[in-house]
Amino acid sequence: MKKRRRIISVMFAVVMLLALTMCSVSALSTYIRGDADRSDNVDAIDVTYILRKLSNIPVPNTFFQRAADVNGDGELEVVDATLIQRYNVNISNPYKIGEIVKYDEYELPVV
Ligand SMILES: [Ca+2]
Ligand SMILES: [Ca+2]
Repeated sequence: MKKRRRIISVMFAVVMLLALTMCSVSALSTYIRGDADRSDNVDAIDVTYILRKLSNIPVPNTFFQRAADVNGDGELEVVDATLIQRYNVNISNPYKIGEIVKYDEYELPVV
């Protein structure tokens, strides 16, 4: 009887550990910095989306502001579009545009 309890408690601990691991893995998502339209690359369309958004022109619902805010200041600005343009012509990339960023999908998105 004691042995059975011990086996059950070990199995329970393993199941809880697995559930915890799976939850923490599924909470993480990724995006490409600068990929405002979520097309998996950074190009002129991302710049267009940002400029449209700044001009209050509707953008498709694939627009992802977190990826568009390439300087990471929490604001969508013309400088974000300019930084992507500079990246696209290989002038400079101080904000690691085009690199994969991991984030917790339970964080509130920047809208
Ligand atoms: Ca894109
Ligand atoms: Ca910004």
